[in-house]
Amino acid sequence: MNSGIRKAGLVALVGVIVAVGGYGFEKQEPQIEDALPITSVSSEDKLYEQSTIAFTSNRDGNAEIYVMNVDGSGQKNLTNNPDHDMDPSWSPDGKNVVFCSKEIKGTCDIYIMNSDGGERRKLTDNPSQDMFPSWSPDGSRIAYSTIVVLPSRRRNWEVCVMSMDGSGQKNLTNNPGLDRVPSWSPDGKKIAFVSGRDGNSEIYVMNADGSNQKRLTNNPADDAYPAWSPDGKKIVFSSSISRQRTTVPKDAVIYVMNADGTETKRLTNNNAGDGLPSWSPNGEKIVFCSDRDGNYEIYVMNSDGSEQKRLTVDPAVDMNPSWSPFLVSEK
Ligand SMILES: [Ca+2]
Ligand SMILES: [Ca+2]
Ligand SMILES: [Ca+2]
Ligand SMILES: [Ca+2]
Repeated sequence: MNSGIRKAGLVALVGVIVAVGGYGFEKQEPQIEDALPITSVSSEDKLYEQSTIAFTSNRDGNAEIYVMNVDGSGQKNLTNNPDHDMDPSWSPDGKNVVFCSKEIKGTCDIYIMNSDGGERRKLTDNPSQDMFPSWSPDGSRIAYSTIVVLPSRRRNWEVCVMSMDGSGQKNLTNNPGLDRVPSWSPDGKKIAFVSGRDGNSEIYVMNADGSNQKRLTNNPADDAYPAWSPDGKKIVFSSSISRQRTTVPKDAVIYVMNADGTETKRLTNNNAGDGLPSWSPNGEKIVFCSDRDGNYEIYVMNSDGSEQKRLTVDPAVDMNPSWSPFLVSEK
């Protein structure tokens, strides 16, 4: 690691901590906030006090799962091992995180751990790549993507589902296209996913049992990483026309559309790659990753695209943000 870059990152990180400290001070000395409706203040306060953001970073030498407060403070790692730990997604009660991990000489498998990083349990154990886990809203199942190698040696992605103990693994898509990145609707009845079955990546939706697979986007760009809004009315996703086979292509843009595929609106607009969006539990904000400042960092914006703010400042790759549900403290 270039020590100059590292130092610059640390100095900038200190800046973030100071800014966060300022936020806390302002809250103790309320001024403008006094004039806001009570509901608005309490909604924002709840977001800051009772939710957290998980993400992936390789700042310590290999990919680990991290968590931070929603203002970017308190960044700490939940995993600490030589494997590549990625793609965190929260259980609906916020007590567990499902993620994928690739051993140095192995393939990706799906794991669960407690939200403090304890009790790591392996759910899939096979020679295939299992990635992009998403927990069902009732807590009973986990959808994920797996690579199936066909007799022709062609690789085929499918969206699968399993119980939260890893049993009952079932292929939901059964299609020669590349089906991946499932996201449950908040009512648990549907799963949005990405498929390349019609020539380029589009967002699809299906019933949670795999029936009624339907295309929502239809354009020449690669549309990927759908995430359902907490009220079930919208789906945010990223889109790229460059055909780069990376997680967040340099031209990726974040869009939001109605859950039936109508009224697509652009949320990010710059010369960088913006992708991997995840909604806050109150639906008012979206966390995502972007390389607009030179390397991949985690950003947050209002759900209409306004007020885009950086949360991480580190020369490493910071990606895969996942906003937790509201966490109920047990006292
Ligand atoms: Ca690791
Ligand atoms: Ca497939
Ligand atoms: Ca497309
Ligand atoms: Ca970074």
